[in-house]
Amino acid sequence: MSLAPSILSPVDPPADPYRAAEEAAAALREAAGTDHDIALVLGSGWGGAADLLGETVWEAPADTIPGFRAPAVAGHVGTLRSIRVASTGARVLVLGSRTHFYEGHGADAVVHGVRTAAAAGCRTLVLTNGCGGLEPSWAPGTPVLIRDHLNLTGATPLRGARFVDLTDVYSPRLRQIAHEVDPQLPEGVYAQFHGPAYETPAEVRMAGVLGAHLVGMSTALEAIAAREAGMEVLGISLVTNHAAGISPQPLSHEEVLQAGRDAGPRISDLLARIVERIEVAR
Ligand code: 8IG
Repeated sequence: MSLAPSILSPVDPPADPYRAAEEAAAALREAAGTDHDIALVLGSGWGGAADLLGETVWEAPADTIPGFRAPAVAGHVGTLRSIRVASTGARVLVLGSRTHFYEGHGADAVVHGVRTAAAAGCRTLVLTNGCGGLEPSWAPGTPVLIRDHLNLTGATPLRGARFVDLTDVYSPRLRQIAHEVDPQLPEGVYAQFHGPAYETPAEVRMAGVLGAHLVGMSTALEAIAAREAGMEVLGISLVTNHAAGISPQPLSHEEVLQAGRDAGPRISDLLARIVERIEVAR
């Protein structure tokens, strides 16, 4: 019997997203020949960072592992990589593409990579993104450590009575390590909007009133799923543009990509130096 689509269930969630993640982790283990310690999600502008981390020991298109989708956004890298960090021996699973909430596949699809990483042994998750900045002094190309978030999507990856504590979503310990690498690194609160439209100036002012310094279309849902799975989370944004209304210029995706390209080498180096300092229990 097939069920008619229902307006009460606009997306068809998989029967058990945790089981789907276990299956993906098994496929990943088989393909990569190893489990992992640290998962690294590369957002807009962060694509080059993986190359500095260490030796790539395995690489494949993301959609060769169950539940992963080919990337929907131009400018995003769509591969999964396994890298060994020379200094610590940590095995880093690099998720080179994301499924964004605005693609309409639901929150489970958005966090599948994070849940798979958790099922593949990762106890640490590093989330990166490109975003708009509310702080006028943050020029495009400024990296900002995420201190906390506002989930403004109206959605959650959690189902049922899962009362996950989100007091320290973004690990104070990992933020401390980031600050040891760059004491000047600013911190901010990231607001995840649904997208895919950028915000109106009024929405950016709203986010500011609510305490946000950064606006974007990712990260918060993934961080929630990671905390549910008990992972320690580090979040770093690249401000690729002033949020709408902060500067007189309108936003363009091409400008966003260019800011990412320009900042690439600098933020790749920053990220590599942070990940190299994350000790993993082996
Ligand atoms: I890159 O200004 C990037 N992603 N919501 N707003 C939102 N997402 C973004 C922005 C932005 N820049």
